[in-house]
Amino acid sequence: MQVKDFEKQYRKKFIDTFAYTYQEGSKVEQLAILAEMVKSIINENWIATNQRYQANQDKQVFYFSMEFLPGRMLKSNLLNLGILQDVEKGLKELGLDLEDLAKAEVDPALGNGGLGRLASCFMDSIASTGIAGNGNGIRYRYGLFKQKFVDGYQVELPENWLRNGNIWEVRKENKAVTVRFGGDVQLVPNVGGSFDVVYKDTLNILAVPYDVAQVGYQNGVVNNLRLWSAEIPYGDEERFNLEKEREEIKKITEVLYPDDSNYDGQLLRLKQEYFFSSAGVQSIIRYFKKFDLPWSQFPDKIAIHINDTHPTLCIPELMRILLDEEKLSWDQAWEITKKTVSYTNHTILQEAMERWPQDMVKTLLPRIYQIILEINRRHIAKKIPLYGEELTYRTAIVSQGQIKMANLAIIGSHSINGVAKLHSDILMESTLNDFYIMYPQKFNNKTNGITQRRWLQLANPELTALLDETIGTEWHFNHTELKLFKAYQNNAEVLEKLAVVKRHNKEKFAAYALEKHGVVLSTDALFDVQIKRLHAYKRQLLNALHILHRYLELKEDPTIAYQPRVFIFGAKAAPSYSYAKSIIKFINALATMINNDKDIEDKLKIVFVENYGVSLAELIIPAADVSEQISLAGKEASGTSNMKLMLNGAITVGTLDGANVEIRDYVGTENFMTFGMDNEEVEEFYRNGNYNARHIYETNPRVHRVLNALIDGTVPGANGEGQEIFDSLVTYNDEYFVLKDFESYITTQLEVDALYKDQVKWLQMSLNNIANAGPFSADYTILRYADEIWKIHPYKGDHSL
Ligand code: 26V
Repeated sequence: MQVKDFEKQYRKKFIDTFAYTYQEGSKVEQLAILAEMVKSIINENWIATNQRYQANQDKQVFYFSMEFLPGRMLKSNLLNLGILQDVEKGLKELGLDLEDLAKAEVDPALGNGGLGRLASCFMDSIASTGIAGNGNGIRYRYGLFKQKFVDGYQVELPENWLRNGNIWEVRKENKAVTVRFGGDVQLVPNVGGSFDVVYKDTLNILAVPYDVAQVGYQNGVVNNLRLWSAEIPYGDEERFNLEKEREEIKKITEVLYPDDSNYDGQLLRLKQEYFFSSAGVQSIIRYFKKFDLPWSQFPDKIAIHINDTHPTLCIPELMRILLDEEKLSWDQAWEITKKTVSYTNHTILQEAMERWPQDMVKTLLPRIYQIILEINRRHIAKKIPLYGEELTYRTAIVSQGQIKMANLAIIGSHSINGVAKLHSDILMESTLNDFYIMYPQKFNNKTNGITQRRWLQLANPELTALLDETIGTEWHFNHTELKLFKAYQNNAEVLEKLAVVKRHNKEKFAAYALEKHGVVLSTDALFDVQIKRLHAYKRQLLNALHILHRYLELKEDPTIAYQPRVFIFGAKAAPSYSYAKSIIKFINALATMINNDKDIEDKLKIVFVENYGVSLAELIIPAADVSEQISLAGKEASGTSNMKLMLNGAITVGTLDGANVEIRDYVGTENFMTFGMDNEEVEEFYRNGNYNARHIYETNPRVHRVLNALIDGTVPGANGEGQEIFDSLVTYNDEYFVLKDFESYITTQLEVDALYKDQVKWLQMSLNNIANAGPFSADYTILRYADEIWKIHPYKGDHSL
């Protein structure tokens, strides 16, 4: 479209819609009209993509995820359509600023953290690599809570993200399906010698899909993300005149569970899981039936991927439909189901492993319950002769009154993967070893990835421009091409430009910190970043203790030549996770003390941003010098902020955990700051029970001093929290070994200081991190999923947009 046409259309569309001129409109309205115009381009490609899939009967993958964290979509859609610059120009002519309009969009927080963001990076990569793929999830009425700090404490406010509607969604009422809950189920023998399944007194809920286009990167592909909303069935309004029943239905898709650390057996959560699993599977079945193919070909046309165990009920739901509605035999249905479904594990934390009380499943989903029991019975009967009772019973789905979702996911699928090499190894050798013995061929690794389009091209336009002028633009399509940048590590001019880019990004963050938090930051300081959910295993506390240590040192001897640093935190704590909230309060109290201490000046500053999410990540990551990846080895399945920060030139201070290990392998030990115990050492401590935190407290003078400062009133306003943290670390012998890694951590941080003082060396390290980040593109991750798990071939695209 010509810029002139764009302007004309924009003016007209605005008036047609609002009956006043765009200059009189609000930013939200101005954005809405732009989005309408973008959608009309997208929709054409959307239809064409669908027609192609149907005509070719392409195999499609359906990525089931309880969470998606897409971030704002305007700029990413424009970038992927290849019209970002043109639209920016056109808007400028109209006197509008693209950045302003982009910011008027809400950032949908339909997820908790890494798992949800991964799902969205994957959606972008699935479309961009030309894979026929769809997302399937829940349209939560309220997303993850909005975080506020009141006197340093986290306060949670509802996130009404749909207040102004959602410009990108299309409600597809004609694609709605019914999901049944509760009631009684009877198997009635029929004349054919099998049985009919008769339901009585079920609560029927209408699942209405809202589709969101997923635009591929300049390849003409538009895939679908389908989010389901629970509604009262048409014609059933009579039945639902009871306020209570209406409320019950509405509640199903009302809120996202704000907890990614503890599994807390909520009936409502089980309803959510079945709701979107069933709705998704039903719509897949309907799609498949259009082709009129034999059921045996179902796995040749459909792959169902379950993102963690939350959508595991897909397995018995697919069985139910094949058995009860399509009248397949058990063996046929089971073969099809296993061949269709694959599963990714995202955590080894026992408290996050889903287990449902047997009675709850029986009451809520009587038919699904019967099917799970039968899957379990057959599994046990088949495996005992091969593996003996002990091992087999350890793999049971139903045990001690509980239903173990991971066990069901493994038994009912053909592939189980971890999300980084180390994590997959731990799954095979320890957490899921019993299953690995039974099904070694099912296990594989798929190291996570991130989309360079959002995390570099959009978040860091200045670095993008520098890369483009230095190594060309092929890397936009093939991210390993970033390695060409390595050739410039001794080029003084490029290094200088890299420094300027970083400084500009730091200025942008500094402006935000000043406006939002009233903190003045010097861009001469090193920006040290830890952004992730707050959890004891991620050890934000280790970071905080290091800051406190530096503070105490500087108070004692102001002449110490520490590199001035800004410590940036972004983290939400689950509302029920009181220890995590205490850590937030403690860090905020530390910030208040340090930021206002005249003796300290610019040597130390702390910014704990409020309401961390995708949009803030886009601002913080390009400004980072240091990436804190300091979880206890063996606990962080992968991490993905580590990849985003590396891509933007931050140097990792990290343990050998999750994908850190692979990052270090690619970037080289000389460009990665390793510290702390490795997984083997941690395991050894767990085995021999030798960890003695009190001993470290009593014998290490630095630990002693910093821990005393927690309880002697040094940090005003955090006495209670200080004591709680002290107790958790010392009295209760902290299971995440913070004190054990403390010494190694502060030594490494001193090395970081020294390296940063040698700016040329530092910039070379930074450049090497950028140049080696290509392999962590989600495009490659997705191509491996497609090739090795889903057996789907990418469409090469037509570039003819
Ligand atoms: C568990 C639960 C339990 C019930 C309430 C809601 C809820 C939501 C999520 C979870 C599981 C969280 C697992 C998770 O987010 N894992 C993270 O996955 C990332 C992507 O693979 C990975 O990079 C992180 O290391 C891993 O912690």
